[in-house]
Amino acid sequence: MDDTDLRTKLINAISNLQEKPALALVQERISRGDDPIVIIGDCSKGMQLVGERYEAGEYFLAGLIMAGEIFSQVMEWLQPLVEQQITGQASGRILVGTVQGDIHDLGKNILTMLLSCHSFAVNDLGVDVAPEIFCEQVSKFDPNIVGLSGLLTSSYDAMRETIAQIREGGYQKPIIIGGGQITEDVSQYVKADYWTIDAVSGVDLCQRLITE
Ligand code: B12
Repeated sequence: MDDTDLRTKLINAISNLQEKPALALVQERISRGDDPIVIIGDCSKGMQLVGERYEAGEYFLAGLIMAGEIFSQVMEWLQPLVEQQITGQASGRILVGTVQGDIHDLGKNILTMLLSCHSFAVNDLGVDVAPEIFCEQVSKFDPNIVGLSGLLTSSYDAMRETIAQIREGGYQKPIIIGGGQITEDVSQYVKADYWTIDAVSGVDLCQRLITE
């Protein structure tokens, strides 16, 4: 099977929630030596399609849960490969977390893993993190950058409130936001300094901000 075929099959298997074929395709790509970051990107595309099918009423909550389970298994295999592949280039302290009311963490965990692989000290507060907890940890950890994750439309108000409280506390350094649905408009609404919908460019951004 050629490269494009395999990639399309994997995206489709995830979007069709076909756990066994999806996992077998991931294993096949791992044994062919495909770049784990590219495999993660393809699985993320599959997740995007699952979201679209959920929105269209074709899938229900169980479909989202199933997709989350498939993705978690994939990350269990790929994380050690990514960790082997990447060597440190920059260092700094980054505070990350998924904002209040939102429990999506697969993307945030990828960001945390990639940042750690690039020698950043990461303090990951987990999911459903209240603005007060972010503020408390900003004081304790004194991060060079704060990263907020959120995938729900309702998370934007939580992001806005979190950023407002962090700024009121006197923190001046960059705050970046990420998550699949983020746009420039959202970034302006929540008053973030930077935004991205992809962890790899998020890491590039953090490296740039640290070295500037
Ligand atoms: C899997 C999934 C779930 C799983 C999550 C499991 C988990 N452990 O995270 C479960 C089942 C828990 C779930 C629940 C719900 N979900 Co959901 N879910 C999804 C789905 C299908 C995939 C998300 C995902 O993991 N993608 C893969 C990862 C790798 O991508 P990512 O998160 O975008 O992260 C990447 C980048 O964005 C970036 N990144 C992420 N964070 C950050 C942060 C920073 C700082 C940076 C730099 C980068 C960065 O890095 C990652 C890698 O590149 C999406 C569809 C979609 N389009 O996103 C819906 C989706 C997000 N869910 C949705 C909904 C509605 C829900 C529920 C409300 C459903 C319900 N009725 O209960 C609940 C909400 C629960 C809550 N309070 O949070 C909607 C949100 C719609 C909206 N506009 O608000 C979506 C968009 C589906 C849809 N199209 O309707 N969900």
